[in-house]
Amino acid sequence: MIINTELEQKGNLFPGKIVSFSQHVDTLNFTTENGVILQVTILRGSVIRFRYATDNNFEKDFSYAISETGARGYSMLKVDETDTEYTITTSKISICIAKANIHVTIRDTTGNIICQDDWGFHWEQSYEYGGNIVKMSKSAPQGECYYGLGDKPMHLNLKGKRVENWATDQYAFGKDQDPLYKSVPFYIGMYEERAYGIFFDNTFKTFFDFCHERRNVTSFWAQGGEMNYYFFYGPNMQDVVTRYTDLTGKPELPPLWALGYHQCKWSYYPEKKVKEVTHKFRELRIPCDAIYLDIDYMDGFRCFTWNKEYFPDPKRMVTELAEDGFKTVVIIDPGIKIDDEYSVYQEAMENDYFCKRADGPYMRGKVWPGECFFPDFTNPKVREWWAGLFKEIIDEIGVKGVWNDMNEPAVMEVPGKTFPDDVRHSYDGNYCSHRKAHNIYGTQMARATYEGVKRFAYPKRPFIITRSAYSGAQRYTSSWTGDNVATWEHLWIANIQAQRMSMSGMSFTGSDIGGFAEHPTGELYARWIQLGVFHPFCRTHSSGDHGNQEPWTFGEEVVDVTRKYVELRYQLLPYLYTMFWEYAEAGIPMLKSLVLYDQEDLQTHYRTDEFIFGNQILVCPIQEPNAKGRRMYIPKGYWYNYWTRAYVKGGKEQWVDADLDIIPLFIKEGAIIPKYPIQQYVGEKRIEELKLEAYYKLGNKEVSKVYEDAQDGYDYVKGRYSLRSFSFTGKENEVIIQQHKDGSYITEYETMQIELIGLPFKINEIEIDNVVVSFESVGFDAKNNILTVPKSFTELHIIAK
Ligand code: MIG
Repeated sequence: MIINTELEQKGNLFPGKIVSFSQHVDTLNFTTENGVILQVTILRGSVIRFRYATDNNFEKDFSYAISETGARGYSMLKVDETDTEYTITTSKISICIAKANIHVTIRDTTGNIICQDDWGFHWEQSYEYGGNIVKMSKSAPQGECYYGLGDKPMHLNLKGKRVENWATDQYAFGKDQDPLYKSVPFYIGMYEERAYGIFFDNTFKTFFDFCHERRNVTSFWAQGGEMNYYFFYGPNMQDVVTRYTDLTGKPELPPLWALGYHQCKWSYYPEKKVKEVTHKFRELRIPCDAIYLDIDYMDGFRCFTWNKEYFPDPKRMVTELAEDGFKTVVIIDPGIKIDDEYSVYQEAMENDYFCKRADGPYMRGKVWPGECFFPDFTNPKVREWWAGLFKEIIDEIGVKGVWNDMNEPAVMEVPGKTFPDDVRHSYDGNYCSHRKAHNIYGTQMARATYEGVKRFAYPKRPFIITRSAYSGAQRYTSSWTGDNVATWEHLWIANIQAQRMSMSGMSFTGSDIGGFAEHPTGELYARWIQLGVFHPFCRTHSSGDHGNQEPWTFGEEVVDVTRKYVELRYQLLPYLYTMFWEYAEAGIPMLKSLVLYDQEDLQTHYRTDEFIFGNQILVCPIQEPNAKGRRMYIPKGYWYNYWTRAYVKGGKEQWVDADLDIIPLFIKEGAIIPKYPIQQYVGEKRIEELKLEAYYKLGNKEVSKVYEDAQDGYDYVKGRYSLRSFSFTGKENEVIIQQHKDGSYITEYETMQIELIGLPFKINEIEIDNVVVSFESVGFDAKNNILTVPKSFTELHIIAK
C-alpha cells in the first residue's frame, strides 16, 4: 500500500491484496491480506450488493430499509479468475475485482465502464466511538450527472455538490439548505446516457460528494456502521428507480380519497371553526376530501387525547364531517408529556418504552407539551404498543388518517435540535446509540402508526403522512416536505423536491401549498395550487400565524383558479390512481423529471422545472410574479397544448402563454386520458360514465392504461380490480382504438364517452367490434368529435371514407 501514503497519513486505511476467495451460491467473499472482506451478493442480474468488513468481521446483517418482498433471482452467474483479477458475470453486467487492491469496476455487456472505484473502499478508525468511518470513492468521468437523494432543495442535478443525510427539523429552510427532514442515501449516476444507482444502506450520518472536493471523484461515507451499498444497473434511469424501489419496498394503494385535495392549518379549532372551513368548501364548490387537526385538538398537546373544550364530542364531529364527505386526519407527535396522570405516559413508564441516555436516565426533551420522554420506536414491542393506541381515534371516533410530525426527532431549545448522540436504542435487538438510530427514528414511528391505523381501519385502507423518513418509509407512509416559506423561490423548491422524492422511491409526496411560514400573495397561491394539483400529495397548509390560507382568503379570482385546478385534479383521478397503481405495482415514479423521461436527450440533463405527471402529461409551473407565460423545454416528440389543443413539435425550448389561470400543460400525442366527472369529494357521485380524451397520433401505437377498483379496501388484492389497456393507432384516414381488460372488478359505469382530439379528417363511419353503427346510436357529436360507446368494446374504428 505504497500508493496512498498521503491519505494514509491522514489516518485512512486501505485494503491490501486479495489472499482468498470463496463462493456460496449467490454470495462471493474476497479476503485481503489485512483482514478486509468484500462480500458481493447477486440479488438480480442488475442488482448487486457490496459489503465490506474490516478485521475479518462483519456486523450482524440487519436493515430496516430492505423489503422482504423484493424480486430476487438471476439467470446467470459466472466467476473467472486471471492473474490480476476476478470477474463476476451476470446476464446484465460484469464486475471486475482487482487482486492487488480489491478495486471494483462494473461494465455493461458490451464493455462500457458503468461505475469504477477511484480509491474504492477505505476507512478511518474511530477511537471516540469505536468502529470505523467508512468511505468509498468512485471515478467520476467528465459529463457524469447525479440525481436522487430525497428532499434536497437544490438543483436536480447534484453534480458539484456535497450533501449530508441527518434528519433535521429545519423550519423555514432555504434553497440549497442541507440537511433537511429526510435521509435517502440513494443516488442515480448517468454517464453517456447510461444510468446506474447506488443505495448506501447506512443509517448513520452519511455524506455524498459529487465532484465537489475532487473534480473527477464521487464519494460517499458514513460516521459509523458498514460500507454496505447496493448497485443497480439501468441503463434506463427509470429501471434504476424501479429496482431501487423494489428493493426498499413499494406502498399499498392508498384510499382514493387520499388523492383528493386536503386542507390543513396550524390549527383549526374549535369545532365551529372546523365546520366553517368545511362548509365554505362546499358552498364555494371547491372539491375537498380531508380536513386536518393540528396539535391544538389535543388536551395540553398530549397525544391520543382531545381538548374537550374545543372538541366536546369528537366522535359526533368526525361523523358529521364524514357525512359531508370530509375525512378527518389528526396529528400525532413522538413526544409524550411527562405527566403521572396521563395513561400513555404511565403505560410507557411501566413497560420501559421510553428512550434512555447512555448511563440510564430517560431522554428528556422539550417539545409542544413541555418536558417529554420519547418512545423508542426502534423497539418492536414499543411499535406494537403504539399501534394499539390508535384504537380509540380510528375505530371509535372514526378518524381516517394520521399525520406524524417532529419525528426527526425534533427537540426544542437544544443544540443540534435533536437527541444527543448517546441516547440508546433497541434497533430491533441491535442495541445502538442515537448516532445509528437517528435517521431511522421517524420511519419507525410512521411504521408503528401505519400498523395501528391499518389494524383499526381495516377493512378500509390506512392513510399516514410523515415528515421524517429514511429509505423504505414509502412502504408505510406518504410525506410532505416540511416547513417551507411563502415565496416564489419556494415554489421552485417544491417542484424540485416533489420530483426528487419521486426518483428517490417516495412518490407520494407534496409541499405545503402556498407555503407554511409567512403569507403568500393571491398570485403566488394561485401559481402554487396549479402546481400542487400535479403532486401526488396535494394539501394546503400554513402556520396560521400570518393570516389565513384558505383559497377564499385571496379573493374571487384566486377562488376561481383554485376551483378550476382542484376540479381538474378530481377529473383526472382515474389517471392519477393509475399512476399510483403503477408505482405500487412496479415502483414506477409517479413524477418523471425530464431526464427520467428521456435520458437520451442531452437537453434534459440539466432541466429542473418541467416534469411528466404520470406518463403522458407534461407540466411546467410558472414560478415568477406577473408572468404572461414562460419559456420551457418541450421534450422530443409531438404534444398537444392541453388548453389550446395546438399541436406542437418538441425537442426545443419555446414560449408558452400562461395567464394567471393557466399552467402550461401538454399531452403526449396518442395518449388516451381518462376522466371522471367533477365531484366535491371522492364517492360523492356514482360514476355514470368514464370520459376518454384521445389525442390523435399518426403512426405507432400508443398504449394508455386505466386502473380502477372499489377505491378503498383490499378486494383489489384478490383480483377485484379493473385494468383497461387502450391502444391508439392513427392512420391518415382512420383511427383504431383497441381495449383489453383485466381483473374481475365491474366498474359502475356502462359507457365511455370518447372525444377525439386533433383528428385530421372528418368522420364518416364508426365501427364497434367490426360492426358499423349509426351515428345516433353512439350519440355522435360531429362538431366536437365526441361519441359514446359501450364500455365493453374491444375495437373501435373511426373512419373517413
Ligand atoms: O414546531 O404542529 O412541520 O406542519 O403545523 C412546529 C405544528 C410543529 C411543524 C410541522 C407543521 C405543523 C407544526 N409543526
